[in-house]
Amino acid sequence: MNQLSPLDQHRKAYSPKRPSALSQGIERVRIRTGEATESIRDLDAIRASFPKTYGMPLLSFEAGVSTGASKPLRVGVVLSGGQAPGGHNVIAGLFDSIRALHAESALYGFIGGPGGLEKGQYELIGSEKMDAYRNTGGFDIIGSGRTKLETPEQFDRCIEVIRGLQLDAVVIIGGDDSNTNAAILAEYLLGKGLRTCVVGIPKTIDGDLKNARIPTSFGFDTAVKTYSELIGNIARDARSARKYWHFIKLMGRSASHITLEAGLQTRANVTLISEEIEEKKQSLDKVVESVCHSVKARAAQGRDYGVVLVPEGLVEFIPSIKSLIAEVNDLLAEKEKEFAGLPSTETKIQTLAGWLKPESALTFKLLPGAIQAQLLLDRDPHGNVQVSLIETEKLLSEMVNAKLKKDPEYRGKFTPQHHFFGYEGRAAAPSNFDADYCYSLGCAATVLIRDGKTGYMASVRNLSQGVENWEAGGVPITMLFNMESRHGKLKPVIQKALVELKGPAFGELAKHRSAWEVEDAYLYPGPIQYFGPADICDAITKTLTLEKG
Ligand code: FBP
Repeated sequence: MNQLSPLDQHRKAYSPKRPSALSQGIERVRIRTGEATESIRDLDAIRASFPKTYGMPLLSFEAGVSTGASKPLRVGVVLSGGQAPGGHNVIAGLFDSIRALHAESALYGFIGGPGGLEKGQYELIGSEKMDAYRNTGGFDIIGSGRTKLETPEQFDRCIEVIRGLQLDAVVIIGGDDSNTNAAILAEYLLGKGLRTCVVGIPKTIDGDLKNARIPTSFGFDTAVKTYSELIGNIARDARSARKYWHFIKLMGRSASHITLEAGLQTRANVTLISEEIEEKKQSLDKVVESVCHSVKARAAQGRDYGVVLVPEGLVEFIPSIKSLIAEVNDLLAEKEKEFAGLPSTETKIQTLAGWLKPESALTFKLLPGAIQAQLLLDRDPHGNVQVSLIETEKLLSEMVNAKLKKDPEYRGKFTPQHHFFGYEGRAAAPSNFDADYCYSLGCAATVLIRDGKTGYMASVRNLSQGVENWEAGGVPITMLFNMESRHGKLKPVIQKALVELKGPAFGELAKHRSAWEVEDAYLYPGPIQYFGPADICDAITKTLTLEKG
């Protein structure tokens, strides 16, 4: 463990706020059982895949009288996927609350993500270690990983580890794919007659794991505030120097929530939203045209500078590129060995171009060579293209430049700069919101485990109403499921929550963007504040405010 910075030392003493139902003693929390649930679609197929956990009721927590002495709990915890600020506080909430139930409760951290659970690599988390990580960013307390647990053999190996440690529960802190696997593991364990609970925690900076009962995933708040600070700084630099157009790609491999929130927080000149581009079936050329529109309008006012926000997953939403990627994914899965044996990137590009259907082959041909090569890079373990490796910001600025050069009316000077913000925010020290939210999620998980609830995701909602009024509970994970094609096969998975074009957050952008694309309407949000007035330190995102949390 590194030495603590002065900020970390102060933050170590921060005591996360909790909803009132969770702050009067975990043993006093009473679970109220709500309505039975259905998955969002494909009900029959999901019911058939989850005969034991489908349709379970919603659960909400309220303060009650003590339920009496509890037995010690033995809990394992896994951090899965990309870092998100606040992960350490989920673990702190779990740690404190299982020990509050019984002093001999034990928390085992599986090392390096789901792979640690499969291989039985773990460590018993003690007070000293836990204290060193309270309210800190990153996932380094036990590390994370992207191993996909899906085969019966993998689950059987997990069962051996679970049996060996006599675990009452496994808590999986992850995004949509990891929580999908949590639900599958819960069903599998029940099928094998094991009473070990599996509880999921909604994590991802991308903000795309949410539904009516889960207002946001943790980490989104801190990450997007970090990016907005940087974007604001860049906008101010652009306005001062008056010579660069900044193309800023922002993480969010499918949904554009981060870009939308950053656009609202900084009032960048152009905020591209992938979901809108897909809905309007815009071609790449049309997207380029929309950026040129702002560049030209600003140049006409003597402003040869500006800021364009580009969502990381953009290319997957442009219909022609989306079908190209889907075809490439299937081909790479089908002809994996043959493809891997090809000697060079050049040969791979040529061979693939020959395999593609004519329409996709044409789209592929029109892309710059660097982007063609980036489309062929390894998929992640869930079969997704690694969009963080595709330089969409450069693709766009090159195409904008080419278009402007051909425009006889354009007399401005276009000099682009490129940025990609993702890793800068994923391991930042959690904002007060994420520190409080995560700690509460950890405590909520303990209540579910205490009462033997499996296949649930811990939930805390009503987030726009002040922490004491937050409402904690549990949401059956199958409620978020639908059937989707993965590696060419239909599988039950959690549906990603994309930006809703009829929702209030996008509505706010749509209302103002024609003014923002021409004027210098920038806002400079500045760094996250941890000490000071509550309206700054505890501020929630614009998305949550507009969606009412
Ligand atoms: P999760 O879905 O695991 O939360 O991760 C999301 C993300 O941060 C994306 O925004 C990004 O595309 C991806 O991780 C990058 O992952 P890696 O750490 O493998 O580079």
